[in-house]
Amino acid sequence: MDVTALDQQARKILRGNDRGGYTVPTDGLYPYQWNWDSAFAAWGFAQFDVERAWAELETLVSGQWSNGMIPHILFHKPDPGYFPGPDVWGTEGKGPVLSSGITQPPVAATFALATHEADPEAGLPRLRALYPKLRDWHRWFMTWRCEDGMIFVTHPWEAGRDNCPDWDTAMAAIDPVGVGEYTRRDTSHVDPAMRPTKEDYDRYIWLVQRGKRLGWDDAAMADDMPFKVADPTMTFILLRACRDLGRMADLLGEDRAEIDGWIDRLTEGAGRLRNGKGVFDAINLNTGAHSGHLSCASYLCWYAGIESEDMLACLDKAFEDTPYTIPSHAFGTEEFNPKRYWRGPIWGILNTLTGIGLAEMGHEDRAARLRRATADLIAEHGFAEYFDPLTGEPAGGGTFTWTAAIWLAWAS
Ligand code: 9WN
Repeated sequence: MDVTALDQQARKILRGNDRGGYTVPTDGLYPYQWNWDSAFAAWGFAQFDVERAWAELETLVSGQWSNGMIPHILFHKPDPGYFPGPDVWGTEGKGPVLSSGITQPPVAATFALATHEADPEAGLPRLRALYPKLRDWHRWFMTWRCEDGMIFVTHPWEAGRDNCPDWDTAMAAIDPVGVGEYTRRDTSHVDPAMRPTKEDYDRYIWLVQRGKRLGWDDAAMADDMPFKVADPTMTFILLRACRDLGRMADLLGEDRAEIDGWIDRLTEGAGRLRNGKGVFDAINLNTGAHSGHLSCASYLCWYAGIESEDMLACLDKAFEDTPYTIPSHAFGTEEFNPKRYWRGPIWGILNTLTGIGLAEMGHEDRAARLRRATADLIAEHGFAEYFDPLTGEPAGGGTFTWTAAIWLAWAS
């Protein structure tokens, strides 16, 4: 493996996807600033250009709504290559930048702290300016997306795991009546067999149309939610991000009592996501049923500081089940599909968060194994959006920002 050449390639991808203060996930397929992609980009930039890393995070929080929410997409410049664009979301006037009406996993606080660590002295004022915005965003989660300590999503895109089987029952309960005709753009960029189905998209767009009709008003939306699923991605990531926000508060001399309260609530909530088999999964809050699915999000427990012998056993089995690890949905299940997006393929960013958690909780061997496996995948198959766990083949978009970022910050 030629690490230097790969490092250079990764830096080139980040620079190439830079649109001036923000990075797109990949040219063509995703032409805007996505929330968690952008936070990973900042972490990648922090390895060689700290100033650019701060700019990424600052542009991200510049899209914050007055209710504290930081949207999942910021539409800085119109681009016909992506659907649904700003007109479909209809959020005009809700925030300072045209945006979507939902959020995404809050990894930003964690990567802001990492960016600060890259240059603590110069970074302190930048961290100080970001802190209240990140705190308000976390407060918004705790106010509008928290039930019994679990963070729920109101749209599959909110979790960042668009078509994973965890949503199947909640999606099936939606009748996308009146959704109308629309033209997808994603399937003109990549093979439709790697993307969500039309049935999925009808429901994605139907949910967006509903939000638009309700003016994206939190209280109005909270009444009778057609899609309300407690999610391990969001719950574990927010719990971790609150721990890091607390560290930030300590550094800045801010009071952290409110944050500690959130950490307690989320720790309790995370425990509720454990199903009868000891696996952390999603719960459809409209029915109370666990999904019963082992997914890449199940393994984020360590990242959130939660130990689990059952999950260690699942991980050991995952290492044996497929040549490449960790599939986004468990191998050997009915739903497993090695190419279709979040129903099987490996996502380097999830491996990264899991690896960080494992190492922190004392499972260094497993963390190193996962890191090596991820590095090999990238070295052999490129900086793809995701990878086939059976063959390692690259899938989805190429020259992907977050794959380059995790290479620089973690895998290499
Ligand atoms: C919808 C940008 C985003 C990621 C998500 C991933 C995918 C979008 C899409 O791409 O979602 O938000 O159109 O498929 O699922 O995690 O942030 O890379």
